[in-house]
Amino acid sequence: MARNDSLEPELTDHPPNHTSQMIMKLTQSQTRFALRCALALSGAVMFVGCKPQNLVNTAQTGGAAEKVYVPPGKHDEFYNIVSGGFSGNVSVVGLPSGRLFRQIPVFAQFPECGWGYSEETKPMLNTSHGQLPWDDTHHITLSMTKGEHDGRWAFVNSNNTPRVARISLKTFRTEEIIELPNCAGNHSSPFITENTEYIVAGGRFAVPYADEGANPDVPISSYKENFKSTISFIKVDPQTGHFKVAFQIMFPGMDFDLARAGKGKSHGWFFFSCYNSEQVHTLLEVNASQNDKDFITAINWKGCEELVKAGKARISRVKYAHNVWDEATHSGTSTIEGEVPVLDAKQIKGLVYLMPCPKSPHGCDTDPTGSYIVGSGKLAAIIPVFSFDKMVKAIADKKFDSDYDGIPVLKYEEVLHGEVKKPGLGPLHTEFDDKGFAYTSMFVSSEVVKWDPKTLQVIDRIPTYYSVGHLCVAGGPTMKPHGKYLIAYNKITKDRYLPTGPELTQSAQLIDISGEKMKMLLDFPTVGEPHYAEAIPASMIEPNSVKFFKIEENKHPQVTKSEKDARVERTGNQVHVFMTAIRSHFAPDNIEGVQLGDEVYFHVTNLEQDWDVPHGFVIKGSKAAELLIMPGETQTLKWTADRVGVTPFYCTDFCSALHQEMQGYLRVSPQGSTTPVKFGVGDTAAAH
Ligand code: K7E
Ligand code: CUA
Repeated sequence: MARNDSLEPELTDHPPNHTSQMIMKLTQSQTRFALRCALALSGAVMFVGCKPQNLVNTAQTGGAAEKVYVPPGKHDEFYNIVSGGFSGNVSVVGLPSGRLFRQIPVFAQFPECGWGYSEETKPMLNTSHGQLPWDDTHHITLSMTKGEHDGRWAFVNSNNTPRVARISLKTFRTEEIIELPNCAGNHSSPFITENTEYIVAGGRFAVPYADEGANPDVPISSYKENFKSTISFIKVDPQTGHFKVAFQIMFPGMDFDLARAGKGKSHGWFFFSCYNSEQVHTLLEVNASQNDKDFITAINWKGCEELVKAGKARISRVKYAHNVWDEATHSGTSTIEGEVPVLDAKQIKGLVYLMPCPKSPHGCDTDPTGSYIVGSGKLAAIIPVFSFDKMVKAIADKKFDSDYDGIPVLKYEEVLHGEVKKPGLGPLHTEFDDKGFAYTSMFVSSEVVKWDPKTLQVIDRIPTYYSVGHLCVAGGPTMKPHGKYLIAYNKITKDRYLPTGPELTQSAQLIDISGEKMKMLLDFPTVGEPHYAEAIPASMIEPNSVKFFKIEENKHPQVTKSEKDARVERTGNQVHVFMTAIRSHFAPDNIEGVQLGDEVYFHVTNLEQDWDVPHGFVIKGSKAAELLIMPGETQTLKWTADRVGVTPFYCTDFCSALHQEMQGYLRVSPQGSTTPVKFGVGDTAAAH
């Protein structure tokens, strides 16, 4: 391919396929750039940030700094909602600046705001295994209406203990988490249908069902007979967003990987890649790479929905947690659900088909028109692109190859639109832009490849540093991509940043895709290992962002709506402190009458009715993180009096000039002491 931009480093047709080669290349281009830099300096042109770690970027793009520069006080153009990978949470980044705004706690306890530590948030981390402090998240999906972003919710999976969460894009808080029964390894998740009818999630691990009446205590070697894989369809209430596991489909043992819903003409279908069609249970690295082709599973979910409505599903009795956050009470509740309808893929004739896909596919992406389904076999040398129209015809004409454990397998040539030849090495994931182009990440050859889904011709390629996983084009998975930027989420950082010991920052790279050729703009660090992310125009989110909670609407059972109602109540060995916080004091701020061993519950209401004035609360010896209470909200910290004496507490958020004065004392007396319960603020402290 012709390379005409004199500022670009030379690229061979075969990009480097391991890091040492890449580093060699970097060094060459750095050297060349250093020469140019010297020339440029003498010619009165100067690059911004002419520092060693920026050499490559600047060398490739020129003018990149201007494109990502958001002047102080100005806002970014896009929100980037990024999976936090093994951090278990989600981060919010601005584009094009790459600035990190917030981490939204979801599946992991998060001390910064007390998530999973306060009494109100603990139930959100409940599961059928009890309260879990951590999980691993991979994929983000944003809510859609008519196939386009609607800016309401973000959804994210927990991989280890199968759950899906819904995050409000008004409060940037997790509002709901549902556990998925009959499932293990919720990696293939969450994927969304055109109108957010369903969030769909597939299991990575086949396991023996452990629902009522089943015996899951079977030899691992009985995988083929006893292990099953499951895909779950979670219904999303169109008004509230509330979840219900509407039904599941049980498959023979295989490992589901990524998926996408059909769009437009293919609306009503779902496409899942899967590997381990060999059905092995050990050393998958070797044993699950034997078959030349695994599958893309095509599911007619509208048909399945009808069958479930008609009562054709088996009711599986199994326990799973369903946790809902209520912003009226500022509290979460956890309910254990008891059943779920299950369809058997082998029995739902005419609704499930398999399309052969080369070599252990990972990514599975549908283009904005819903015409093409792109499989990405991580060990394949081509990218197969399937045609929805051809699939429909092949089904009608019964062009079957064979069947796989009772599920019909369509003939590869009959469903194939074509193959992208020599795209690079290790194709993983494909995104689409607003001009009809596709972009595929190449993990092994560390590059992004731009190609045309119609002609299957490669149009451009750009190296990434290093080993790129997912890509994100703003709006890429929708029917109307926003385009403009592509972000590459890389697995390996190596020499790109100042080192921080053995653990280096995770990294993303922002690429300008507005022109014919891709241009590298920026490296920016990310939290955890980002897998997938979505980006959405700020204009769709910013106007709806909640500024504070109205105190008169606070329905928390322990709310204290005015300072005069602040009080301390004892019930047995429990002491409840109904406390208010306002700049710059707590009420009460002097408490006596607590005894050794008492469980003290601080129910702290932030009385502020103003944007950006949270108060914190913490007390010495607290075994939970501190609270961070938003204006108008009530949160509760549980603390046990473990020694006699006077214990201080204070506000942890710098809320005013007198923030440092926002403090108080709690006196703990021996058990059985006659010290009366006494509380107050200023001189109002009075016996109670
Ligand atoms: Cu490819 Cu978990 Cu989507 Cu990572 S997965 S990259
Ligand atoms: Cu309230 Cu500092």
